[in-house]
Amino acid sequence: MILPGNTSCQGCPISLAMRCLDEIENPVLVIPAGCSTVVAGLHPNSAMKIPVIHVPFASTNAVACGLKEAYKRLGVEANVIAWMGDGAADIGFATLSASAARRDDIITVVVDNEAYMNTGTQASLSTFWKAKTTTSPLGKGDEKRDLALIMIAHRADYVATATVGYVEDLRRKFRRAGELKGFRFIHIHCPCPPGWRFPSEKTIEIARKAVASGAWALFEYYNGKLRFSGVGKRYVDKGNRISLADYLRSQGRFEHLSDEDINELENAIEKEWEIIRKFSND
Ligand SMILES: Cc1ncc(C[n+]2csc(CCOP(=O)(O)OP(=O)(O)O)c2C)c(N)n1
Ligand code: SF4
Ligand SMILES: [Mg+2]
Repeated sequence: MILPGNTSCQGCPISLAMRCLDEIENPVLVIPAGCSTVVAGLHPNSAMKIPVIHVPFASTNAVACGLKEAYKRLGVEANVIAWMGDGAADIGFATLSASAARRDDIITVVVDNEAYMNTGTQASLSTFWKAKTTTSPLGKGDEKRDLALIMIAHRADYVATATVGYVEDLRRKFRRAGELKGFRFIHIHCPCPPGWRFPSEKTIEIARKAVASGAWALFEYYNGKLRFSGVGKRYVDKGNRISLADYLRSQGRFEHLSDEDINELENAIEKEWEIIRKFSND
């Protein structure tokens, strides 16, 4: 799906996630501005072996919806994918929400590197609480928004969280989304070496620490049921988790945190788990 020698940074989680797109039959990508645009390549070149349309932020899901309708009328099989960053999910939120409410027959993928990376690491609504970014130099003041739960509240047909740390699980979720119909949403945790300030060979390690510390939950929601998935099942039980400090201390964006800050973050994560557990059927 994606050629080697593309313009992503070393250790880029987005190019890794894009490599998994071969699990989906006849994919067509709709991409707003962001690192994904850069990875896909600059006209007249392209790193992608599949059709891509580049769109303004706020139109992403509307363009994807229109494209899918056009393919249907032409009798062409296509899995149209609105592929965006977390910042694009902020700026295009009204369009995304309307698309989910209409149950557009498309897949939406959010590659969440917890900031507006392509323009220099500005905080988004998905930025982790207390993380340093260029617009939150003392640490972000509010908690990360939970997009997956918001999509479940829209009664989406399929919602999954995934991570580049567990590619087989991510591939399985792409496959399942590609086989289903209706509004499908996949939220992928994407640790970014330059933006989060860790060495580029540690992307997978950091991604796995996020899951093991409970900072990123892995689940799937379909047929009205939420189930924990893959290795994520193990970390529903707090007793199996590594310390949150282990995850946070391996990243420069958290270098300023005190032990008290980490305690506060731990409590916030526990509250988030309580909410997810209430949705769960496991
Ligand atoms: C309407 C509009 N506003 C601002 C920009 C500038 N811009 C380009 S990429 C980007 C950041 C996107 O962040 P995100 O969606 O999280 O993707 P990432 O780069 O992190 O993968 C911004 C603000 C733009 N291209 N268009
Ligand atoms: S800034 Fe991060 S997400 Fe963007 S291309 Fe580089 S590694 Fe990938
Ligand atoms: Mg981003």
